[in-house]
Amino acid sequence: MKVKGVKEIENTLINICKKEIEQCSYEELYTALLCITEEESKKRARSVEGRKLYYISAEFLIGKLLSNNLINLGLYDAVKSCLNAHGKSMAELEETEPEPGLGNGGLGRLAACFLDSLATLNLPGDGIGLRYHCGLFRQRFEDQSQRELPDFWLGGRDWARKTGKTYAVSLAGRDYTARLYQLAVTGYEGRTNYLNLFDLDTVDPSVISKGISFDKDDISRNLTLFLYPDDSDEAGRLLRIYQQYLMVSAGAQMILEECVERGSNLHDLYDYAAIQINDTHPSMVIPELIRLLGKEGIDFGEAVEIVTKVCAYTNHTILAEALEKWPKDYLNTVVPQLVPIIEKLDEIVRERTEDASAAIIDASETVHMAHMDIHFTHSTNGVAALHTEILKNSELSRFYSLYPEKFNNKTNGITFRRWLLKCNPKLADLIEELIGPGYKKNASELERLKDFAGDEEVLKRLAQIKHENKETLAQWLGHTQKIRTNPDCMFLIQSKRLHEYKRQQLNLLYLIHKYFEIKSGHMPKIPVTAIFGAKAAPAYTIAKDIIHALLTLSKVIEDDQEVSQWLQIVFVENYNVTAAEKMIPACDLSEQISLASKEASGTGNMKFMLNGALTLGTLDGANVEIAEAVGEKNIYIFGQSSRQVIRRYAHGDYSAREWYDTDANIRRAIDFLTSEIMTEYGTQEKLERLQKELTNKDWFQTLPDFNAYIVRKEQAIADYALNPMEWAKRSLVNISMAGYFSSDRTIEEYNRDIWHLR
Ligand code: 26Q
Repeated sequence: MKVKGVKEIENTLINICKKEIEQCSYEELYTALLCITEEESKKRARSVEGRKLYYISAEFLIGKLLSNNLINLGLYDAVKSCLNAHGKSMAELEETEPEPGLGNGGLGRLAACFLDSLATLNLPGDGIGLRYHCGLFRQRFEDQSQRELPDFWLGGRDWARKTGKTYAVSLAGRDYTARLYQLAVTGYEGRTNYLNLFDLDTVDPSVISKGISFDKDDISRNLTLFLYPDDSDEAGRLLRIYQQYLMVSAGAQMILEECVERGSNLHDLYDYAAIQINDTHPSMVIPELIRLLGKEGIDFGEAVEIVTKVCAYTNHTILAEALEKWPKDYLNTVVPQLVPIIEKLDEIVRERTEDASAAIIDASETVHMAHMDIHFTHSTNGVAALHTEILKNSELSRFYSLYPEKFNNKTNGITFRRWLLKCNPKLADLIEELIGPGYKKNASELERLKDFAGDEEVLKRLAQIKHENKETLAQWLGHTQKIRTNPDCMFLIQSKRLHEYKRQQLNLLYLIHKYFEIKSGHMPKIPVTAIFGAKAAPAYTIAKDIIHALLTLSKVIEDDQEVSQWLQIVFVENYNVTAAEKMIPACDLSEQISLASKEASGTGNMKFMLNGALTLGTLDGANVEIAEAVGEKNIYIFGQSSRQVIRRYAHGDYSAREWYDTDANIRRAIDFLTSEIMTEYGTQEKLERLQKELTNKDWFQTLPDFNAYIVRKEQAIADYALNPMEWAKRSLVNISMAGYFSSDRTIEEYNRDIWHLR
């Protein structure tokens, strides 16, 4: 395919904007480039032969699209040169684009990486989701606490095109009209697929009152207003079912319509469609498809068979509280048309097994969405080797003995286009210079970098690039958050959603420990900057208390001359994909410290590794596979094993209080939370609540891992400070072994084992 050159881009921009480039505002240039990109991506749309994949997900955390699309279409360099020639900067242009925050974290970002890989591999695969008017809330820090504000990302011109296609959806007995919006997904030197997002024309942001609160009962005006409204009250939970059903009903109608247009008689749906259910949020697609097939005259038994063959389910969690289950009453209110179908499915299950714990509807009339998925799809997969083993052997063992053939593992991956080419162009250039461009589409070629592990010149350049990326991050932090940092310090980063199982509180206790050590004259071998990025769910009190404690400690240290020369805590406000793209390339040590067995996979861990950070982590999720790939000399592993943790939970004999009483280090750190200086800078009530939680419950066993964490972290800091060349070498090994974690590999495996697309 012919790619546009600089001159052609220049002419097109002038044509669209009707003035010289120098005279254009960044908004005008952005809009013009969006048009050019859309034109180019349209040319790469392809008709579908055979089966097509529909990836249904309540979240697609796609991030900003302009640069990424330009890279994928081969236009980035020409556009950049053209802008530079006229005194305009790509970086400033990027800032005018709002980020579509259509996801919470890992699960949504994974869906976005998968769309990129599908298009890059020239596989026919579309996304189906919702067009939320406000993405995940915008986080603001006030008085060292998180405040939530609505994020109106749809402000100016966005990437999703309104279509004339609509579908009728019945919610609580009333008819609504779902409208389809389509967003082009470009592949790297590949085809264009689409992300199909549904919305109601009647949604109205004026129902938002204070912050992110709004009238939850006015469905026609609020349905797609927010991503996952707070589910801490009943109206919020009901709204979630409304959202899910709008998505799956419109999605299922669209799928059937497309397949019929392509020649399906619906009995042969399997030859036309594969549907991947991303966690339980879209699970109602199963009874909805059965209902729609029934309306087309297909009997119940055959419809169940067709749907089971077409659909597959991915599980992303082992936390029992995150497995969705709904009171049957809720479903009766919102989707009464599905309840008789779900009841019939439950009867089929009861004929298949006597084990009542595998039923769909339990004795208290609660509907277990994951159970329905496992019984009525042909594949259930976990997202990392350890996670899948835990599903098979403990969490879902009763299902595994019923259907051993359905269970399989698909270790997550990340797209190297966004998480290397786009976010770390200097590193990408160095790699290309050393091993050629093949690795961009064939990630396993990265292993050839190992040939340079003894090349001091290469290692120096690698270290130099890391330093430059740290300078860039420092500038960005200065300019966007008014925070001063020093790129000569060691950058340790923990960025991910705030959750007790991810254990930001373990990092907090370490930092308090370090504060005491410095006070008593034990300085680290090099000044350390601990960087955090994390949003807490609005109703998750303890998570918000952890943010408060970190922000408070950050101030205490900042005002303490003695300590601040050696230690700084930076909490990046409003962590999102855009912030991640700045932070990840600048990281020296990646903190992946979840309680073993609790993090299904993690994908941030892979992004940091690919960008040359070393990992400090527990043997949890995909960390296990990272450790196997790089070898123990190139990673810092600590803490209890998943086996020990699972045993401890089973025995129920963990007592945080005992650890507090018997370990002076732990006591000193925990006591400090409510010390005079902390309560002077922070809020006593919040700090006390966190302290009580840690000493009385500590559900995610922070205290047993505390001392091991300190030891490994000290080791990492000393290694980094004392032998920078050796560190660079280990960084190179990490990069070279990151190929396995490309989402291209993950998608090839899904296709080989589950979808069978051509
Ligand atoms: C459930 C009920 C009510 C309201 C919200 C939810 C809800 C929303 C989002 C439950 C879960 C999520 C998101 C989960 C998620 O992001 N899981 C992560 O998925 C990644 C991709 O597989 C893994 O790498 C992470 O380990 C996993 O935590």
